Amino acid sequence: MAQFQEVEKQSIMHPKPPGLTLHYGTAGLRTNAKHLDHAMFRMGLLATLRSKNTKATIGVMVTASHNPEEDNGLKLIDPMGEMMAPAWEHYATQLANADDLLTVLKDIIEKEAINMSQEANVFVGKDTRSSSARLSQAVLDGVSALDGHSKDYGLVTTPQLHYMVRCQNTKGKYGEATLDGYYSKLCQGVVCYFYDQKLLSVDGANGIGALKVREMESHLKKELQISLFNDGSQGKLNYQCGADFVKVQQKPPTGFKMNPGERYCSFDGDADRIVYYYTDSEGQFHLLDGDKIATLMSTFLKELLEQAGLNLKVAVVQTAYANGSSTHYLENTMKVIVRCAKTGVKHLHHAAQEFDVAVYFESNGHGTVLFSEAAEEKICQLAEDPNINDEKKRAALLLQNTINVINQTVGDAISDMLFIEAILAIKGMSVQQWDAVYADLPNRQLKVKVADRRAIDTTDAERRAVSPPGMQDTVDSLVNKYKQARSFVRPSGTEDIVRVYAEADTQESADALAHEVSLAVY
Ligand code: 16G
Ligand code: ZN
Repeated sequence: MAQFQEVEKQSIMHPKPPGLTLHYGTAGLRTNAKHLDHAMFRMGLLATLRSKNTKATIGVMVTASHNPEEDNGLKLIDPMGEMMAPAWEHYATQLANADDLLTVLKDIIEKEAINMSQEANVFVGKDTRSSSARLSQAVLDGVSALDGHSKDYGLVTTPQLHYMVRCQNTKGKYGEATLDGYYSKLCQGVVCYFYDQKLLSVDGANGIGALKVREMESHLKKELQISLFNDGSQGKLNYQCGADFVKVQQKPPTGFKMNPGERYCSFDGDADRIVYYYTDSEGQFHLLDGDKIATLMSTFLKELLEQAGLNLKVAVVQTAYANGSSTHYLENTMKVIVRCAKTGVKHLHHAAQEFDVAVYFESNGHGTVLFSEAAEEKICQLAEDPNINDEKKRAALLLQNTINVINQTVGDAISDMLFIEAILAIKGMSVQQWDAVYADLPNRQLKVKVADRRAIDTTDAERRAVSPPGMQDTVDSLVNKYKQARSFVRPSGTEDIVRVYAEADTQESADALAHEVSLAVY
């Protein structure tokens, strides 16, 4: 077939380096940008097949998120704007590593019974890395080699591309598939609440998020004052800054002076994660991570649903890393349903889809809110009902605005930031008051290098180890020595290490427990 001849011809221009093996994992493909050209071309082919297979537009985002500037990577986006179905991740790995490209390609076509005459559409976006332009061109080459249509959105955040894909496939029901459509949808619902909001400082991680916050400013009509730092004009992407740095180091971006009491937030390199922080009058640093964000959002939504008299259940989906205090507060004080999912956004997203209204967040700041279709309908109906009292009306309108500001496809730093700012404004709440809702339990994370991390197998959303035999019993007996203690061990999905997490009533105990558990890992 002519199509395959074209693939063969083009693939010579995108040769696979010998001996290189890539893995399409929880965060897509990711490695040093030097080694990625062939993989990008091939993922262009795969996205085209996926588009023919689903008869819908597929997205390809070129980014390596919070990794250093030298790295790059890619994530594929399915029709509703969610991450690509796990069954296809396997094809992505196979295709990226194939020595005989055509055989693997034809194999996928046969297995999935893909009609090659079906039209294909692929949306492509990229972050600000110096390698992203060339690599996204390789993706576009792959799409055209299989006769697919592509639309190049150029520089966008990861969640913006997820949004575009969903808009396109829902024929405008979700919004307009343009950047203007994105900013209008997000801002229209919340801008009216920002009348007396104090300055918010945003660390753009020297990446795409900084560019996009600037682009959005005109839509905010100066109602929310944003001071942008690490905007890419001087510093290096993700270097000593950004959400991952702040969360892991538990300190502000290097070289940045904070004013006590003011509130700050950091995005990661592709703006799908956010964390907040401030320093108190003693200069002590306070981090408000994904757990605190999930608590703020779910509390706000639960209160509104009650005021609106809507019988919709609110759930929070966390991972094993969620601080025990947050889980305790949500279950016992807020009385919301709490679920624990395996690490990785797709697992949280999937678990959240089972509820009317579900807030999901990883502690690292990746998260969003999902509303079921039925929940959205009930909220919209109520908002338009002329026979309800003022309190109900207000609550219904606030809920409707929340649906607009939230990017339901994936965690989105810009959307989360606007929603958090709106909640603080509506509740007249300071960042300190938000922080004081519950106190985090002291905790410690350690990395342990082992011979074979895959020897550790976990269950119960990674909270318990089933192998090697006896290890969990040892962890349990260590945990029993401490107060309010919890600990678990899991193999990392992104590095060749095992991660140990421990929390307890004091920092000394958490540190000691983490250390003892790491010695028990073999
Ligand atoms: C990936 C995941 C992130 C998770 C991290 C855990 C996505 C888009 N990213 O970066 O959510 O927290 O892996 O890494 O799902 P680990 O397995 O090395 O602990
Ligand atoms: Zn990211």
